[in-house]
Amino acid sequence: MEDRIARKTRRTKETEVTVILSFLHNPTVSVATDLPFFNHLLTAMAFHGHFSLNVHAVGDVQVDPHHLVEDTALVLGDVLKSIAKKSGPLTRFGHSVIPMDDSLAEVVIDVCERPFLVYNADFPQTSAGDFDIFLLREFLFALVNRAGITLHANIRYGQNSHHMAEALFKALGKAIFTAYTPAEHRGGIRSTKGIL
Ligand SMILES: [Mn+2]
Repeated sequence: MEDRIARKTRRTKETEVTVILSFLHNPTVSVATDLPFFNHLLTAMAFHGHFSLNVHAVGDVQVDPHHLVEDTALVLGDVLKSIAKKSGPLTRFGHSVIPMDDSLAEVVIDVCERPFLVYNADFPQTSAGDFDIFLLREFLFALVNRAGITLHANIRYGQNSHHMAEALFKALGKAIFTAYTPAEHRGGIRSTKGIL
């Protein structure tokens, strides 16, 4: 089952990020970054996605939390790419629509080695707590590029940016879980081209 787990550490002068992700049984989630609301989102993602996630990320958040959020996404993307490379054929597509009170978020994923992000989110408040809500686009953009996935994220509506972001990350977790589940019919690559 080594093909269902991956880990990576990335160190720069700005941040140090370690991510361990596994789709093995009995998921456990442990997320520790310098940004409490970011911890909240990543925890919701993995918990509702039903996969194990260990994230340790520290950095120069006093300069701008941008570095830490983006770098965590880069490493998360690398880890997902590593699992996709090691695994046999995956389900490939995953989608989820999740409500949270006033908010509804949709995430659709294609694990296809064609990085592409479509992101529609019109947040009524520019922050959740002291977390800059516009960093979520940077997170998704970095994730998509490193994981090599197409990801469409549509927050259809909402009146509270915290709820909208949280619904987004729950949907992201569930979409990831489905897309990275080994294909039921392991008859080959999930493409009519025969190659991804
Ligand atoms: Mn919350």
